[in-house]
Amino acid sequence: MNFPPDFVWGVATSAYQIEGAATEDGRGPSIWDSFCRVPGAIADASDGSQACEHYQRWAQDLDLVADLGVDAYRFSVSWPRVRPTGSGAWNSKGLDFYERLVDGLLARGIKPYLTLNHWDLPQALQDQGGWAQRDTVHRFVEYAQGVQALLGDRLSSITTHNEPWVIAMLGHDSGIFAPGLKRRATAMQVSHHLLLSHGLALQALRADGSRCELGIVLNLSPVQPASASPADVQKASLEDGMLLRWYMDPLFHARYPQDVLEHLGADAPQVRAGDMEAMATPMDFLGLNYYTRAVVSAEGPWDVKRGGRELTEMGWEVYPEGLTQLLLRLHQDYRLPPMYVTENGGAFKDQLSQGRVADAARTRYLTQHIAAVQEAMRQGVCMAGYMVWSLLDNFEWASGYDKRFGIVHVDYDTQQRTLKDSGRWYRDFLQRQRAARHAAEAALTGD
Ligand code: GBH
Repeated sequence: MNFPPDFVWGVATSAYQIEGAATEDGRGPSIWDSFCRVPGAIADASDGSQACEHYQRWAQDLDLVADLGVDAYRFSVSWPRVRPTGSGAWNSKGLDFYERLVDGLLARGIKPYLTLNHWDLPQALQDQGGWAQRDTVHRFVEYAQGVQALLGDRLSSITTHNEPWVIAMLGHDSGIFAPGLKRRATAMQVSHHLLLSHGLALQALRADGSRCELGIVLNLSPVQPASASPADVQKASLEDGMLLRWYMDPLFHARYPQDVLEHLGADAPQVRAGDMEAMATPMDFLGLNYYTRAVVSAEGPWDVKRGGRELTEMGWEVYPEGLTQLLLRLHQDYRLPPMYVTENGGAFKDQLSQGRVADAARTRYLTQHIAAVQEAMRQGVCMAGYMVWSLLDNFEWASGYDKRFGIVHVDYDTQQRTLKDSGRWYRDFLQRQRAARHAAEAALTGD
């Protein structure tokens, strides 16, 4: 496989899933700390209070990142660690941690890709209404400005939000994620505030002289009908509206999709003058997290076809061609900045035995999806990079620690890290990419 020389290869994590140290050095509580205490919310009744102890073990973890030979590391900042109540005083010890982390990346020659909101809203802001409350938009803009003021000169990239659909729908409609609310109208107002805060943050960061690439990360999938029946086809089109067009249309066309607005009726969000224009503030990149396709039928909720296809431990179908389909469709329907796959990976049955994890299924998954990205590029889609989810096994939200996405195994008793076979494969793959890169450069300069 040949990728352009400036293509960015990376690995990704998020704060709540790996850091632990939930009460250390003045960190405030987040909505995930609270949600984990709700009986039955987390499959194994666990939480992120210790997780991978990355807060203490960050230097060793960055050595692992460096050993992989990636160009970039995508991580998130815990908002309540740097500003414990989301408004008011900043926490210098929390800020120091991210400064150490970013400097540690630069010292190892790795580009820092920072995400501001990977779901861990300060609980104090939730107590005032959270993302359903318009004030939170302004608190987020302040947060973005504060982080950029400290780290902006050393960052390659800033992502405002990770997966606004998940925050809105899983957090406020189905309630399976924090803050665990179940009201459609609230969910849609939340999505509006997330998109608005994204646009306003971009404007504020640029006004402050940003030198980082600025963008957002969406979780998108092709949404396909379970059958050719008109009811299934109609349902698929609506779900595509809810998942993809509800975010892509405002970001790139400054409007919400009409069919979804009509479907929502009274549950549609309240929009003030100027909001739509703010949301469509131009971006430097669009990040996509891709795991599987969605197959929907008129009767049921989302369902995956089990027709002989391999499923991951999450029950998600392995469907790499869906990534090519998705990228081509976005390329066709929108005028896009360069795109990244900011997350891609799978949970598989991993067995650590004699210092080795033979996770051939994960290697196959990654190989097939990287090939799917390449196929989209061959057909003209502009891609800037690809990042594996995840560096480490970690706290997989409502699934707890039982589901492992890492290319590095974590023993939660000893906190020992072991590079899985998939991690070795990724390292070797990146080395071959670099060799090809150097050969091409040598050919260009004629030596
Ligand atoms: C990402 O979310 C997160 O950014 C990351 O933190 C997480 O660890 C990782 O993926 C693995 O889960 O669930 O029935 O609606 C991905 C969330 C996964 C949500 C696929 C939508 C579709 C099937 N998305 N999911 S369903």
